[in-house]
Amino acid sequence: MIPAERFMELALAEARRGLGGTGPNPMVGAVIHRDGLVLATGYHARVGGPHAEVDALAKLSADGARGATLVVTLEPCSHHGRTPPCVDAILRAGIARVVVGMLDPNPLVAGRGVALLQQAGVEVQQPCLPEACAALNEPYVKYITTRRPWVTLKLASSLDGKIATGCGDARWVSGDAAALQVHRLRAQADAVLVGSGTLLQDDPSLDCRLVPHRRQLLRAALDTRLALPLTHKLASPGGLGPVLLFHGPQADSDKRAALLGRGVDCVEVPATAAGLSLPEVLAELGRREVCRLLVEGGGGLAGSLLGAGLVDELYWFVAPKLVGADGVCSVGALGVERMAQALQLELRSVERQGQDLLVIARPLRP
Ligand code: AOF
Ligand code: ZN
Repeated sequence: MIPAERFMELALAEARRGLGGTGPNPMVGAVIHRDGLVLATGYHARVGGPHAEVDALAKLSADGARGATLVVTLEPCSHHGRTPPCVDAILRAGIARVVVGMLDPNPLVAGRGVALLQQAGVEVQQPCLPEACAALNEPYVKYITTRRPWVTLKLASSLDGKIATGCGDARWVSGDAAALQVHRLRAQADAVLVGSGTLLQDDPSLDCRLVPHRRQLLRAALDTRLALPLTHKLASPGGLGPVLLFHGPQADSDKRAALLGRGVDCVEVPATAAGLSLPEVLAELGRREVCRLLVEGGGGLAGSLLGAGLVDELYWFVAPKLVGADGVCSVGALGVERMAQALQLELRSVERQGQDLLVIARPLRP
C-alpha cells in the first residue's frame, strides 16, 4: 500500500501552484485516488474560484469519485463563503475516505468540516504531514486567526548596513537579480507598504512589472500630512493597482479631496509624536483582506515595525559595497543600549542573488 504521505506530497505540490493567486485564501491542493491510482488532482487557484477539492472533483464524471479517497492539504470547508461548502460536494460525490493535512484555523470551519464528514459516515484520517501543510500557509494562519496581515520586511543595504548615502541617494543599492526577487515577492503579496521618506524621496511605482503576476497589488504608503506631490507616480494609480495612503488628523482636507479625485484612497489613522499608529495601519489592511504584506522600507518604518514586534519575516539583500558612516542606517533607532538587548533574529537562509546576498530571517519572539 502506498502511504498517505506520498499523496499528501502530491497534494502539496498542487497547492503551491496557487502561489500568488489565492490571497487572502490559503493555498490548497487535493488528490483523488482509488487503491493508489490517481484519478484527479486539483488546487485552489484564486480567491472566489473553486476550492481544491471541487477543482479535482470537476475533472471526474458525477460517479467517477464514488468510493474513492480524497487527500487534501487543508480541512474541507463547511461554510458558505464566496463558494459553497466543499463538504457538500464531497458527500455528493460519494467519497469514502478523506485524508486531511491539517484542520482549517478559520473560526468558521475549525474542525466542523471533519465532524460533518464523519457524521455522514466518511472515514477521516487527520492530520497528515501537518508541519508541511502549515508551513505552506503561515501567512493565512496568522491572517485568519488575528485578522492582521503577515508582515514581510524587505531591506536592501550595503555590507555596512546603509540603505542610502548621506544625501539620500538610494539608486541602486542591490543589483538586477535582487530587483527580480523583489518583484517576485510583490507578486506573492496582497499589498506593499512604504514609509513617507521612501514615498516622497524615491517616487516609487511599487508595481511588479518584472515578473508575471495574477492579481493587482494594493500599493500602500504612510503619508502623515498627505505631502505626496501630485506629479509622483502613486498620485496617478492608472491601471497598476489601487493606491492607499495612510495619513494623520493634520492632513490638509483640500489635498485629500484632490487625491481622492484622482482615485487615491486616503484613510486617517491615529498619530502620536512617534508617527502613525502602525497597529492601526495593519488592522486596516487586515480589514481590506490583505493576508501577505510586503514592507519595502525605509529605515524609519523598518525600525518602528521591528521595535514594535510587528515583523514576521525579513528579506534582507546585502550588496558588496561600503557607504561609510555618513550613509543612512537601514533600521531606525531601536533603543538598544546593551548588546544583550539587541533584537535577536533566527536565520532561515542565506543565498547569493547575483552579486548580492539574500538573508532570510525572523525576529525571535521573547
Ligand atoms: C477548502 N479548500 O481550496 C480552500 C479553502 O470565500 P471562499 O468560499 O473562497 O472561502 C474561503 C475560506 O475557505 C478560507 O478562509 C478557508 O477557510 C477555506 N479555504 N477550503 O476546503 C480550498 N481555499
Ligand atoms: Zn472549500
